[in-house]
Amino acid sequence: QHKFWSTQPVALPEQGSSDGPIDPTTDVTKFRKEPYPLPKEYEWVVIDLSNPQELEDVRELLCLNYVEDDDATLRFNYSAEFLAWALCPPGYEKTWHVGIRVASGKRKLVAFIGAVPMTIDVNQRRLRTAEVNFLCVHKKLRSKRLAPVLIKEITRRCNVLGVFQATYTGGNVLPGIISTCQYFHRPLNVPKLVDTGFSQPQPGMPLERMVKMNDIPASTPARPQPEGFREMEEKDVEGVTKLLCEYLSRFELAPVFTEGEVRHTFLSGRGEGEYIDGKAMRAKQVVWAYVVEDPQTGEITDFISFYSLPSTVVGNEKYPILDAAYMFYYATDKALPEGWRSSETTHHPRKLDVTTRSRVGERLNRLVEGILRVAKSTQFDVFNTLTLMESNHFIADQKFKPGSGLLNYYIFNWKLSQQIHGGIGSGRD
Ligand code: YNC
Ligand code: MG
Repeated sequence: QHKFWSTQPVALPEQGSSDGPIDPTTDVTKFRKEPYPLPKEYEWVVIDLSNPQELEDVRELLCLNYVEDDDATLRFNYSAEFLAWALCPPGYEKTWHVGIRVASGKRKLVAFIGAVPMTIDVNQRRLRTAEVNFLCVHKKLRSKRLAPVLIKEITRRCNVLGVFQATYTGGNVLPGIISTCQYFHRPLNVPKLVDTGFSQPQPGMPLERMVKMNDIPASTPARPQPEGFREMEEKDVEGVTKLLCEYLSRFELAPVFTEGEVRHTFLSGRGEGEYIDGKAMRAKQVVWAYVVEDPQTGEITDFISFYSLPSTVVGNEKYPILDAAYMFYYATDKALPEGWRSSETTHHPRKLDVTTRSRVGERLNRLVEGILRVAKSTQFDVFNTLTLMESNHFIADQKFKPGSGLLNYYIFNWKLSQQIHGGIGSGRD
């Protein structure tokens, strides 16, 4: 019943087969050189995101037409700073910022799809991929089969540059899911979450009690903030890159970061605007990153980060915006059992022994408490996380509640011999 997707190189993981491309073509001269045809009233454009007006055109298209929750009360409201940060990492390809405009008049932007280069390790294979995101068609042009044209065109633009695999995530179910994660939510501003219908109060429970239950614990001797917990700085880039790459290598699917990518991903998008109060700061800043520096050795032993992605609360005049923080990458070196790197059998966190697991759990809980304090003090309303990496260690302890949203993970043109468990991709939605 998938008229388009049934023609594409996507497949479910299949036990017993080996990992590899579905379509093995790598001769770039074999791919179509001209863009796919569009209905005559539209035209392809490359969006120049360094041009403030073009960036604003994309921001506005997404703000009014991008992903909504099931009952259409919340819609992602990406800032211009976020889009520039997410779509222009080191080595990005301008031609992968693809728009469709009306060919006449004001040349309105009516559709977009974007991709950025990303190296991933999946089941011990290293792949140069395109991470595809921000696929959007204006509400008035839905169900006209424009999405398949956008997808074929971005595929063509990747293929002609020698990129044959891609990763993407989405809430809807399409052929070729390799992993599915569930959203969990940690309330920070309970009265607002209740008022906007995001949180349902338990019958008979007074609001003050709910507020109290969701307090963020202060650092105490029983649950101390890790000594040396502080905001990440430029001098930490090398240490964070090393720590993060090592930590991520325990998962079946993970991106590989260069120092340049770490610098861009965690230190840019901080916004140079005046830091008047939490609110003004949040308007500009996209990403928050913290490290733990060992007071004795000066080494970076832990890392944790989140990004800011507000949603429009459709039709709510009192609270037009929900300020959500999303857990991003984290890492710790506290948990590694002796010799785990050389042993295939300990590669997966679920195979770690009980003591090691609880050591990881302790450390991650202290780190997450630290970052929740940061998010609370910068006035976020809710902190979201997914069931990936090692979030099973802290979701319950840190009072995250299950949400209704699921996020599916896909790899284009790559057959896997097994499902991915707790694998990760940045997703950024
Ligand atoms: C989707 N999200 O199944 P079949 S996530 C992929 N991802 O095809 P039409 C999607 N395909 O089933 P509409 C999709 N949603 O007949 C729908 N489809 O085979 C498929 N929403 O096209 C769908 N953004 O144009 C069907 O549908 C065909 O007008 C129908 O447009 C869809 O960014 C859409 O949720 C999503 O803006 C653009 O509904 C529109 O409805 C919309 O008639 C709100 O399309 C925003 C929204 C999606 C967010 C995301 C990741 C996208 C990944 C795309 C796949 C990339 C593949 C790899 C390419 C590079 C390869 C290399 C190398
Ligand atoms: Mg359409």
